[in-house]
Amino acid sequence: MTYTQSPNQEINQVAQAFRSLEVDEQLALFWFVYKEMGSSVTPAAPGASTASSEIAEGLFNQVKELSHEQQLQIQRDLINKVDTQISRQYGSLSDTTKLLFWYLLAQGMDNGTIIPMPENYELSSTAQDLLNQIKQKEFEQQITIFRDYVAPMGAEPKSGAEV
Ligand code: 45D
Repeated sequence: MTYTQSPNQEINQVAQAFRSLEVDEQLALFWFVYKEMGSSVTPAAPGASTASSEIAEGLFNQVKELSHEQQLQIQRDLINKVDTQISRQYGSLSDTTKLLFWYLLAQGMDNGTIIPMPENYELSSTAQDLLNQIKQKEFEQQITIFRDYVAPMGAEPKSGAEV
């Protein structure tokens, strides 16, 4: 932590603050972030290589098949780094692919394949505060924040055939 270079320090603080929220609050904040960004992300999406898109989609398709309750549990488990099959697969992805996977989940929420946000959900003031901070950043900085945020989630991939 102490080795963080100054240009990114503020960015990492945002990712850190994000992580220090309760898990459900993190999911809710991430959702609102997606809602804010939605239109700016879409043009960036082709920046993902075909390979990483396919990997992200492969994992997403597994989640999509599950019940809403299980879908929510998987997302909580990823954030809590609970060791599950999905968490391990997630852990083996590149940071960009991880971000892409979350983006697919958010899109799934939009089109009804993934458990939606409860209606009238209100962010805590701390989360709202963070959302405002994120909104003020440049797009590039936002991406850095989200990469930093999603990178440590999931579980260590196990070596060999155990994955
Ligand atoms: O009942 O260069 C609660 C790439 C309450 C390409 C809940 C990119 C209880 C390469 C827990 C709230 C695309 C990667 C329920 C760039 C309750 C590239 C549920 C950019 C139901 C630049 C809450 C990618 C839930 C970017 C389920 C910018 C919440 C990606 C789920 C950004 C929230 C992705 C989710 C973002 C949020 C994804 C899934 C912002 C996802 C957000």
